Amino acid sequence: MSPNLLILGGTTEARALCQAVVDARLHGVLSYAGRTRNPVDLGLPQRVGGFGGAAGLADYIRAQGITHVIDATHPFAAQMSKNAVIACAEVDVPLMALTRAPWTAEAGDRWQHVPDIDGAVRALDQAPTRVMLAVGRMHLEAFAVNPAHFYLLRLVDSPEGPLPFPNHHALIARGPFNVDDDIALMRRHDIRAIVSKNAGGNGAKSKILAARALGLPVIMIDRPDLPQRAQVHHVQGVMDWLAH
Ligand code: 3Y8
Ligand code: NAP
Repeated sequence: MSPNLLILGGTTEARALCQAVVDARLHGVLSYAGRTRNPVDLGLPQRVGGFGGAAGLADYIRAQGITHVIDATHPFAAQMSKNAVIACAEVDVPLMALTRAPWTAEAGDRWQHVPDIDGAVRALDQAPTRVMLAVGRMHLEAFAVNPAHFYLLRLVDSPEGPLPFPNHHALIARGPFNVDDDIALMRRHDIRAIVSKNAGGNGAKSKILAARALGLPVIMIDRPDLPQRAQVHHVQGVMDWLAH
């Protein structure tokens, strides 16, 4: 039976995988959570929205006759990854994760590791400063407890309502981003500190390289724990796995 893939997407790696799947004339569907208004069309049939927990995902896999699941979600999409492990075990369908290694600090980096978003909020419990908050829209509320800072926000979509910060500038931009632009951006707004998830990969790395170039401190949010599962760091690893 020819493969019928389910790709859990939303990352640069998922984009590259979709290209390889289309080139190989394989059948599959790309799945988005629906976090952004206009997710990029990557040339595969796509579906948008939650499945309804691990049980809903298992039902979807059965109903669609999915033969392989590739979890190419972001390393912070821990719930989706946990559901994929549970659902694939229940339906006995093979699962492969396409992930990217975490960034590690290099010479010149001034990182303060925090375990999660709340840890980043606590790290900002300091005298008013100017912070680039590049953690997306979903966790902004948590940072509102420190209203005295100036926040430079980078969001994929323009916010529906008012943002919970009296002193901010919101940039609407979809990555991947580049270092020179991020250096200029940080200079333009006199940024003194950056808050970042340890996303890994290249699409979000420019702000880390810009912080290094400018000697700015980074509050680095470490990744959540993910379940044990087979994983590769490159698209070719997925294609080889599918070939067998
Ligand atoms: C909806 C799909 C591609 C994939 C691009 C990558 C790179 C650019 C960098 C910064 C950090 C952040 C955020 C980010 C990046 C890539 C990749 C990545 C970070 C899209 C996308 C979806 C999302 C969801 C979005 C979250 C938010 C996180 C913004 C599409 C563009 C901060 C993560 O405004 C919102 O509601 C944004 C929500 C989840 C994190 C959050 O918690 O708020 N990603 N990002 C996916 C879905 O619906 O299933 O719209 O086309 C994908 C990408 N975002 O096509 O090349 O691979 O990581 N995305 C982080 O890493 O810190 C921006 O500004 O420097
Ligand atoms: P999450 O917290 O792990 O997932 C929460 C719920 O959202 C899941 O249980 C599932 O709902 C639904 N969901 C998540 N990803 C989905 C997908 N690809 N297709 C269908 N449903 C999905 O996930 P998240 O952190 O909100 O991330 C959501 C999406 O944004 C993912 O595709 C991820 O790759 C992308 N993204 C996230 C980040 C980030 O920083 N979190 C960064 C870049 C891209 P049900 O339980 O109802 O199935």
